Amino acid sequence: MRHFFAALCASLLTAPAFASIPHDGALGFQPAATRIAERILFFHDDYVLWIITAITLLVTVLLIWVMVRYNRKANPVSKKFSHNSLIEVIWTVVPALILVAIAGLSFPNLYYQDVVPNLETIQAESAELLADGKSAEYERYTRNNFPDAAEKGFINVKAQGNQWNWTYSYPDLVDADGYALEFVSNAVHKGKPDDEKNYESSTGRTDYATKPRNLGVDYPMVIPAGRYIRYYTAAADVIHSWTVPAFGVKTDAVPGRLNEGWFLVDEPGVYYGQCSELCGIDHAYMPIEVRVVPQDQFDRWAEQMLAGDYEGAYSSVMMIAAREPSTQLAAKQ
Ligand SMILES: [Cu+2]
Repeated sequence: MRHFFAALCASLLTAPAFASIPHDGALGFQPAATRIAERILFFHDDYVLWIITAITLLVTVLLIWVMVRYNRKANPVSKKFSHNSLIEVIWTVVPALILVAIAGLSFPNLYYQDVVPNLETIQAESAELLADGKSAEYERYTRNNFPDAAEKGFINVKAQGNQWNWTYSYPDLVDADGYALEFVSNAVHKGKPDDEKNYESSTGRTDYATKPRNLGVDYPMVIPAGRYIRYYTAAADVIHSWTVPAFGVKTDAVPGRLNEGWFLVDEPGVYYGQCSELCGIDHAYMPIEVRVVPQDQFDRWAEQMLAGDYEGAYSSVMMIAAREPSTQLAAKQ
């Protein structure tokens, strides 16, 4: 265990990038890496949590009051009435208003994460705001929409759930024969005596200790930072769910159906997730590892993958170059 942490620290020191990983004893969400996750965190931490705290306190006070004031000793003869129109209107209307207040903030969030943005519209609308000199509106608009990234178009990735691993395909990256880049991402197993030996002999690598248990994979998904990613999920056998908490992304992978979503990560780094739909005996062992790297590093990785140099490509993304200054999301924080 101790040399695991030593190796983990060493790997974090050599790779100065951000790593999003659960910590022992931690509470709450992992830090947000996308605008989607930022909005979810705000909605939960700074909004619904206050409402539920107030409701819980109110109900606790009411319960205590009833127990003290109306117990048998304090109130031996109870009053005989069964209706009170005013209080009934209050306890119907107030909860309804609370639900409206919650819906008012959650529906835009749902819409934002669910609908893949139209990149041409983003470019046109942001250009229009700039041309009209509406800098405040532009500022607000570009908190949720990223015109610089929109200009570069989508990166498409498909994550297909299998019992029990993920197949990633990049339909836009094709080799000389016209085949799209596609590879299988397996968990790096930890727990059985032969696991380390099996990993090292099948891959020829020596980085077993740096792999977090039930999170690390042999071939991670790699995407460029600061780009719109459109992801598709489907499944080959049963329902899985492609989930990365730091991205605020969770989409069911259903056999015979193509689900889609989007996200944009500005901070290069390593992000972990797990299949989040009970899918069978090895459900716990189909983790998701996403390496977000600068564009040029992504291009080199893709080139090596397409050329069939999988180990070269793998080691090229183990070190993640530090982020370029003044990326969009970061500039706003
Ligand atoms: Cu699964």
